[in-house]
Amino acid sequence: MKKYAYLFLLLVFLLTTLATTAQPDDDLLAPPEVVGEVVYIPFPVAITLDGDLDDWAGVPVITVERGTMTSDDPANNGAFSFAVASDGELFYITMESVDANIVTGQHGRDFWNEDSLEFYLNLSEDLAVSAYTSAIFQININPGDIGNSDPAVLTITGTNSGSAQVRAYVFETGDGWGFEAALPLPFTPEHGQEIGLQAHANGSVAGEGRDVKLIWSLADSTDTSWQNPSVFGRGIFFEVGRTDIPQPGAATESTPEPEAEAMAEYVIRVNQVGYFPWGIKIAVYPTEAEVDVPVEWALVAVDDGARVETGLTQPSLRDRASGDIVNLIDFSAFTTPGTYQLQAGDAYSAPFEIGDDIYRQLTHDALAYFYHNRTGIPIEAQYVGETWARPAGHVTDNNVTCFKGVDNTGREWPGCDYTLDASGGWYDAGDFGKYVVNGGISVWTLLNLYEFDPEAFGDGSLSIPENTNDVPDILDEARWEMNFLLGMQVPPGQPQAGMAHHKLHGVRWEGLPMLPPTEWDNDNAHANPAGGRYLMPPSTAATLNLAASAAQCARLWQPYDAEFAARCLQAAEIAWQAAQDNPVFLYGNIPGEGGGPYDDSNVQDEFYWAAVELYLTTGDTQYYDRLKASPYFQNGGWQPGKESAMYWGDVAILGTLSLALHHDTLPEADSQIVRDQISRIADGYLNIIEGEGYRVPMPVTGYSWGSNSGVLNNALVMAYAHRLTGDERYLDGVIQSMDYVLGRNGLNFSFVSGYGTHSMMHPHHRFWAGEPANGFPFPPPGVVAGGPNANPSDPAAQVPQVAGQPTSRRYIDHRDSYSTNEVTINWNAPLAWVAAYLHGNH
Ligand code: 9MR
Repeated sequence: MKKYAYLFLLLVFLLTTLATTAQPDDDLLAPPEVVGEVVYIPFPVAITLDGDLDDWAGVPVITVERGTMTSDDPANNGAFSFAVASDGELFYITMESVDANIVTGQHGRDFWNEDSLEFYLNLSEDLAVSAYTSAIFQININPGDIGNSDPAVLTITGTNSGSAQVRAYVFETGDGWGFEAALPLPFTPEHGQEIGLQAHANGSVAGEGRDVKLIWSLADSTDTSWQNPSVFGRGIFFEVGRTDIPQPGAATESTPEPEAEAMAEYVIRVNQVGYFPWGIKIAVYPTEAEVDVPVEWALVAVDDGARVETGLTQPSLRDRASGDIVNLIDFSAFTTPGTYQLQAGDAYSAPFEIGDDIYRQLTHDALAYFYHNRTGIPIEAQYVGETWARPAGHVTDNNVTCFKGVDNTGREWPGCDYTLDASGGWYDAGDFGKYVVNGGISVWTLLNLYEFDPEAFGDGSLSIPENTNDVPDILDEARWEMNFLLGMQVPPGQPQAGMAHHKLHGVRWEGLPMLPPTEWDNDNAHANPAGGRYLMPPSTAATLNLAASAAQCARLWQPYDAEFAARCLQAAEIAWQAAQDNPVFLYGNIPGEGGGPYDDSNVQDEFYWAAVELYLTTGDTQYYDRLKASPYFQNGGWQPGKESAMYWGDVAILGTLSLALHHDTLPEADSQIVRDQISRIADGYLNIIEGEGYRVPMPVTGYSWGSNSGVLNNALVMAYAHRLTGDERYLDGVIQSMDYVLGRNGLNFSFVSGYGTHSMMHPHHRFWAGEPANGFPFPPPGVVAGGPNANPSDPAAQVPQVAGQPTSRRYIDHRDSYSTNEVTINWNAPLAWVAAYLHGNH
């Protein structure tokens, strides 16, 4: 042993001596690369960003011919080269692709799918991290920008590329094309300082999709740099003139843990917030193997350790959605308020309350989400506290014109001759987009909460600027979005007058984190193809969303502001007519970048919903005839196979629920249909709950994007069934839905920020990005994450520890996971609704 240790030390000594005394090549400003592992970045080197590479003399050039897909034709994507340098402030990179036949502009903004060059930088302190954080960048530069004259105007794509401040010139070379780029470094480099570095070339030889992928870093053997920065190589800054050659250090590990691990100490899964004294109380105890023998459990008071109740678990079953073998603990019979834990053998649950007030604060916090996310108004500390205050965002939405140009399907949009005042409204989600289709269901949910219980959120009940104006605060909050929806209507005299623009957003996704900008260059003159924020084309779906919510608005504001109510009614009727005249404007995903698609190919549900709201407001029989003629009237807006009662693209049941509120004004036979259908649908959810190990009204097939909103919306329907029938089983169903969301689930995790022992902290949200030192707070309490997604589509979730799990565990509390951990208005709205319902129900 001793001998080997000695030999090893000798070897280390020899290697170190060799390394530190080797001289860089005389002509070069830095040592040559350690192939596929280390590139030395000489500094300071005076380089001018101008597309001319004369000032790069002496900077080592690295040539790459390897990758996961190589080319048979050396002249066509056979190789690429790159070089890197710094002047001490900027990082410079030049890349060139050998590319006789340049293929570009064939795949919209999916530039990675044709000829393009990519470089990757990990400028964070953690070079071992396996998911993107804000200081890690993927920059794709494409030959469509060849000849660009303004280095700041580029069609760059890639993770965080929007925030990297890259400038570049793209040019042709003798045998292909290349670029010279620069971006600011967030630090002043020192000799030996390391960053993560990667370079890729994408190539299309056959002229269709990508058939070549060349990769510099050897660690990236399967082309995963776009989602996993730990496979980058290293860049090491090398001070020009130095003779010692710094060696790469070992990276420090900080891979985020999947959520399932973090609660290992609390094995028994409970609603981590609590249970009502009077309500059903079920916990889930997962075990390693199926047990035939029931296990004894105890309810333990946290303050004195007293075992206040004991019982036996119910027989185990395998929960398909999580893969867990679960045993149920039913402690409903225990009704004494207090703080408790459950115990079974060595296993404990997280502590929780039994009490009447468990949802009082959540109800308000869930509604505060909307003020927090208002656009066009400063978010003031007096309402939200210093931590979450911020300046007004996108006040320039008051003057915005139509998108003009080619979308990602190649279709050309002409623009328009007007601008609209589309100010106000809430940001949709973690992004800065505002979308009429999603605004519609969200406004409906808040207004419906008001209509369901008009007393619940009176003036002074919410922490918002309008809380002394004699109008119920929930109406004030909804009006903020209603104003935006009204602002999206195409003016008279214009093509498609009366329709609503589908959405309003930029043409590229902004970086994260990012404070919502107060002023934004909307580019109404269409001078900058890579910038701007535009009205996207009108659609039938958006128009009917406007018709429905404006009709609801007219009905509810009548007693408070008759003028506003009249304005809403007029907009609703005009929109209804415009939708009849233009029933098949079905697109939504335009231009295909910079905003969510929200495309909806079936608008019959929107027609039904809008007809209902217009009928309830006007009493006009034309609307009644129309709604009765819809198949959605007969089936309540739900047919077997639908996992969620509603979502932004399927709004039929909203009509049925609104009718239910006014069922006593309908002919008796119709009233009966409405009530029967709601009970039938709710019965379906009760059945699903019985079959699910975690007692959730969501079948194993239902874990799609935003699955938590599916659970909450199904709960909302059960709440209606409870209200209409008085049957307590439906109330149990609502309680159980909330139990799932707040921790009794396959992840042992509360999806609502600030609620529960272990709860969501890192949402995909540009402002709540969790970097307090940089002015980006963690989320306020009461924000619900989208939740498990069977088909996650973001790099943070597309890792085996997440995507390889059973469906209800495909979730990660990571801010880059937009497909599992984004937060949005149409998910917080049912959270608020259900919390309010439960809170008001004792
Ligand atoms: O909620 C939307 C979900 O139903 C879609 O499957 C998904 C992909 O199109 O988009 C979701 O909505 C996002 C929107 O596109 C952009 N803003 C954030 C929304 C929530 O993730």
